[in-house]
Amino acid sequence: LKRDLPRDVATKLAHLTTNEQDKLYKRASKLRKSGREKAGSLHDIVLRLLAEDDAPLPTYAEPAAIGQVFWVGRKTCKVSVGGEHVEARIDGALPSVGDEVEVSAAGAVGRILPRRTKLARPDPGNPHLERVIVANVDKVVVVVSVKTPPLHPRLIDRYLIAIEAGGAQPVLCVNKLDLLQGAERDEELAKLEPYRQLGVPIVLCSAERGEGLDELRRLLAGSLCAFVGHSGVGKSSLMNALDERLGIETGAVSEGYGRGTHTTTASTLHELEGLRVIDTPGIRSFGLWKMGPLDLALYFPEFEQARCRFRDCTHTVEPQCGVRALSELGVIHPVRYETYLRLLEGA
Ligand SMILES: Nc1nc2c(ncn2[C@@H]2O[C@H](COP(=O)(O)OP(=O)(O)O)[C@@H](O)[C@H]2O)c(=O)[nH]1
Ligand SMILES: [Mg+2]
Ligand SMILES: [Zn+2]
Repeated sequence: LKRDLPRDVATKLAHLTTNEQDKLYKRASKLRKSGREKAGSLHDIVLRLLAEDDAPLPTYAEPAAIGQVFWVGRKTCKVSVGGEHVEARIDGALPSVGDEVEVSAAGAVGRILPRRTKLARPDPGNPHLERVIVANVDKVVVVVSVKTPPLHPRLIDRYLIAIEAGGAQPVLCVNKLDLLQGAERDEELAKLEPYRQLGVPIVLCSAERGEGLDELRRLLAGSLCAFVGHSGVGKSSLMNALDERLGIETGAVSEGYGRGTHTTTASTLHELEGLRVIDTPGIRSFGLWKMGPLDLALYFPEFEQARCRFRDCTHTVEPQCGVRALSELGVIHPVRYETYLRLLEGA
């Protein structure tokens, strides 16, 4: 009946179990048949019912407990309920690591509590579906390495946009600095200039040598954060270095980065001393929602200083475009302008 929910409806229904959603649709369908609700589609009636706030509340035989999801598998997830770890069945909405959820006495995930923040991307298989990678994180640490694999500024840009859209704060962590010296090192680190200009906190690290860890600890203290980035950049190694007791499995560089070396296969929340971090599997390509020029430009705060002749300037071909002029002058970093153009094309 409603496997293909429009996105706005899906979002509104996310906190209901499948069963409750079914009930809601049955009611809407009855209303429509009775002729009392004429306007709009079934989805519209469902939205109205929800808005009337007489939507069915979760009904459990016994009161549900609330806990935080720290691991998500295919059919079950693991939830920390008052410090105790329980495995709960997923038969309704799909929770993400970091989510606060109700666990029924029967051991199923019920309602997902409203998310304070999220890091989400379109489902690679179905771009209309949102895949929430982590929920309720204060900070997202984008981990990149300077070698094996080399720095990919474009991936950083995509992450920064998704992080901002989801309401968390970004931290850029550059790992494996032990692999570069001298001019080569300077050249690689110069790629970070656009992010320095943006004011994103940047930590230079070597998980191997223990460099930068104190700074990372200081930046992340007291928060829930997630480590994201390509496979092989050293996310798991950094977390192990932050807390020796963790012993998370790490991949071998010799096997070639990013190809079949996905040591971390599911996101997991780890409790470290003084902070909580979520290790995520490497994501090869991080897609973004398609955005129009005006929406996309909002994620480039450095464009605000530019004055364009046209108010709805797309900063592409228009005459007297301030953004283009400033990027030619280097006031707006040309790399960032180029990123904007690429993202606009949906590249
Ligand atoms: N040289 C060097 N190698 C590192 C460093 N951090 C991690 N590695 C290596 O990079 C590989 C991938 O690390 P891993 O932590 O599994 O990366 P992840 O996929 O991002 O979790 C492993 O072989 C690590 O030993 C570092 O700071 N320097
Ligand atoms: Mg890993
Ligand atoms: Zn312009």
